[in-house]
Amino acid sequence: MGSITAAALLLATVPTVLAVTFQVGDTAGWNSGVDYTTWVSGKTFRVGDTLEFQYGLFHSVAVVDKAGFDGCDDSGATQRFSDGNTKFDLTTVGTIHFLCPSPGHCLGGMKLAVPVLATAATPPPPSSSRTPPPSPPSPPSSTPSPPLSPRSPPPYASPPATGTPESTYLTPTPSPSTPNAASKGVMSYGMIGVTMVLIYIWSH
Ligand SMILES: [Cu+2]
Repeated sequence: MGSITAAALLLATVPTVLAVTFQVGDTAGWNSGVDYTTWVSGKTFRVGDTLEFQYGLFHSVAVVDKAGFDGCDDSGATQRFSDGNTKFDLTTVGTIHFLCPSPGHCLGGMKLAVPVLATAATPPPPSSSRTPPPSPPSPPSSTPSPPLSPRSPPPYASPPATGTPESTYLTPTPSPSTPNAASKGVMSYGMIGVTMVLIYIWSH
C-alpha cells in the first residue's frame, strides 16, 4: 500500500478508531465479585474513550478522588449514577476513580481506578521521513581497454586460406600504425586474429 493511501486511510479513520467504549467488567459488568484491577490491566484508556457501566438495582456508580477510592468513602463523590447503564466519557488525563457506594461493595472490591492517557498523538506528517534510500555506489568500471598497438603482422600480410603459407612467413611487413581509424582498427584486430590462427595451424 502506498504511503499516501495509508496516510489518507489513517486520517479518514482517526475519529472512529480512537474513540473506544469499554464495557466495564466485560460480560460481568459493574458487579460484585469482579476484580477490576485485573480488568484495567493491559488496557489503554485515552481521553475521548467511554466507560460503560452496566449494573443492577443493588449497585450504583460514584466518582471519587483517590482518598475516597482508597478508603472506600464516597462522601466526597463528585458524580453519582444509578441508571443501570452509565456511559462515562473520559475527558481528562489522569486516573479517575469509581466505586460502588452500596454498603460493603467497595470494600469487597467493587472499585475501579482507570488511568486515562492523552488522546493518541496526531499522526506524524505522512512524508516527513520518506526520503528515498541512498543509491548504492556504482562499482568502478573495470573494463580493460584492449591493447592499442598490434604486435602482429599487418592484415594484408595474411592471405586468404588459399594463399601459400611461405609468403606469409617470409614477408612480414611492419605495421603501419593508423591510430585514428577506428573501423580500420576493428578490421585489423579481426585480421590479426585470423592471421594468428593461421600461423598457429601452419606451424604445427
Ligand atoms: Cu455494588
